Amino acid sequence: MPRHENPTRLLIFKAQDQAFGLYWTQYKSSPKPVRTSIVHLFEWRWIDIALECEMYLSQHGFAGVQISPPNENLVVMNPWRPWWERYQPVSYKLCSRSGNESEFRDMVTRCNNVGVHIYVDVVFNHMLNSAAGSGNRGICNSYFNAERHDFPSVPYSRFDFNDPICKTPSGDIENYSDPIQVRYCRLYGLLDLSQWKDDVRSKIIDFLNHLIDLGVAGFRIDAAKHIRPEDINVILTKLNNLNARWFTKGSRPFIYQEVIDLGGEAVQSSEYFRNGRVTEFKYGMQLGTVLRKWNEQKMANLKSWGESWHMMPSNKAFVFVDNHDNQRGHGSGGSSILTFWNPRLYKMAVGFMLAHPYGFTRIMSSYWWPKDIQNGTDLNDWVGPPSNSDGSIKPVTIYANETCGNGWICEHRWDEIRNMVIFRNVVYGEPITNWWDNNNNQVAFGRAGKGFVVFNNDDRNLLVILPTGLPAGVYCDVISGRKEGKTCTGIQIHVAANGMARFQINYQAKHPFIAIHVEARL
Ligand code: QV4
Ligand code: CA
Repeated sequence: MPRHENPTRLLIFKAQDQAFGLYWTQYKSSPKPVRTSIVHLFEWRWIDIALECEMYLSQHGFAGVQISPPNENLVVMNPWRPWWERYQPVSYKLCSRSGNESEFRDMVTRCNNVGVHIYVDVVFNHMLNSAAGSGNRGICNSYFNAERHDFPSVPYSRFDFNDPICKTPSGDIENYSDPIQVRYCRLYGLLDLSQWKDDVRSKIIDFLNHLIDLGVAGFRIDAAKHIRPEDINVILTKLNNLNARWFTKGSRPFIYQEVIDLGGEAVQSSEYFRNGRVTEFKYGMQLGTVLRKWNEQKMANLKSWGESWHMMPSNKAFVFVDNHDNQRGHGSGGSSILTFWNPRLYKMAVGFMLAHPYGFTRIMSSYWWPKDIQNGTDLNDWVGPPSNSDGSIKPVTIYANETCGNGWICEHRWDEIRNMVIFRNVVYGEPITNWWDNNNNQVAFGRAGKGFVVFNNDDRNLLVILPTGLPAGVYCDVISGRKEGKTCTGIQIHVAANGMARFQINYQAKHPFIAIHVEARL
C-alpha cells in the first residue's frame, strides 16, 4: 500500500502484485492525476514514438507505450516482410526495422523525460523457426545456422534448446492438454529455449537488464504460456531495479505475461500470478460478444462485469479490446473481437473498458492492411507495417486535425479514445456507483462522484434523467467534444444540486455514448 510521505514528495503507489510506477506528486489540494493506460504503438519506429511521447501522449495522460520487439530478427521474404518476422529472434542486439540502439536510447530518454514509460515486448521463449535455413544472417547481419541451432551472436548452441525433452514426432506442440509439450516443444516450429538452464537464463537476464539500464519500465513477456512460471520467476528476481534517473529508488519492472487461457487447457493463467499481471483474453472476446448482441447478450448484463464473468482477479488482469494477434485472426478471441474495422462498436468497447475499474488497460494502435477474407480467414493476415520498397517502415505522418497518415490508424488519437484515457485517470481508484440500465442495451454508471458514463447500444433513442452522484455543475461531454477554456465544444450536461441530470442519445447519433468527469466541468 502507498507509503504516506509528506504531501510534496513523490509518492510511489505499490500495486499489490507489482510496483508499477504510478507516480504522482501529491499537491496540497489533491493528487495530480495518475496515468493508468498504455498504448501499443505496433510496428512504430523509435523516432516516431519519441515524437509521439513529447507531442501527444504526455499531455493526454498516457502512462506508457508498448513497443514491438526491439531485438534482431529473421528477415522473411516469403511472404514479403510479414509483421511476424519480429517474433523470430536471431540475437539480442537492439536492432530492428524500428531502429538501432542509439535511436532506442533516444526514444526511452525522451519518453521518460515527459513521464511516458516504455514497455518492451520481449521474445525469449524461442529463437527463429527450425526451417529458417543454415548460414543465413539476421536483419542486422548476425550469422545463424537454424539447422545446427547455432546463434553465435548471443551465443546459443544446440545445448540451449529443448529438442531432447520434447517427445512429439514433429517436435512442435501437438496437444495443448499436455503441459510438457506446451512448455518444451516448439510453438509453430520455433526453436524452443531451455529457460531452466543457467546459461540460457543468464543470456535472457543480461538482455532484460540492458533494457532496464537504458530506462525501460517493464516487459510484455511473449508466449509466457510456453515457459514454466518458475523459470520466469527466477529470471525476474535477477532483474535490476529500474533506472533511478527516472524511477524512485528500488522500483521494480512492471510485468505482464502473454498467456492465452480461455479455459479448458492444461496451462492456466493463475500459474503466472506470482510473476505479475497476466493477459485476460476472455475480456475482449466477451465484450465483443455483448456489444455485437450475439448469444442473446446485452449491455445490461455488464452490471456484473469483472471476476464474475469467469475472469481473473482485477489486480492481476491485463486487459484490452483487441491485440496485434486477434485483430487479424491470430492467437485467440475469434470472430467476436472488435477492431478499428468496426469503429462505432469499437469506440463503445474501448470507452466501456476505460470507464470500468476492472484490470490494467492497454489501447491498440494499428496500421491498415488490405484485408482479404476468404472462407473466414484473412489471406493478408501476414501483411507488415506501411513500408517502402526496401522494407523500411514508413514514418507516422500527423495531419493538422491530429489524425495519422501513411497507413497508420492511430486509434489512440481518436477523440473518444483519447478523452476516455483521461477519464480513467480522473476516476482512478473509485468504485462503480449509480448503475442504471433499461434491461436491454442502454446502461449508465458513475465512479463515486468523479465521473459518469451513459451508453446507448439499443435500436431506439435514449432519453432519461439519472442520479449521477456528481457535484452540481455544467459538465462537458468528452465524447462529442471537450472542455476548452470556459466552453464545451460538444454536448453540455447540467447536473442539479441533487446530482440528477438529463441524458439524450439518439440511437443513430454519431456518438453512441456520453462521458463526463470532474476535470471537465465548467
Ligand atoms: C509454420 C507452421 C508450423 C511449422 C513451421 C516450421 O505453422 O507448424 O512447424 O512453419 O517451418 C509464423 C507463421 C507460421 C510458421 C512460423 C514459423 O505464421 O505459419 O509456422 O512463423 O515459421 C507470431 C504469429 C505467428 C508466427 C510467429 C513467428 O502469430 O503466425 O508464425 O509470430 O513468426 C499461441 C501462443 C501465443 C502466440 C499465439 C499467436 O500461445 O503465445 O499463438 N502469441 C505470441 C505473439 C504472436 C507470435 C508469437 C507468440 C510467437 O503475440 O504474435 O506469433 O512469438 O496462442
Ligand atoms: Ca518453451
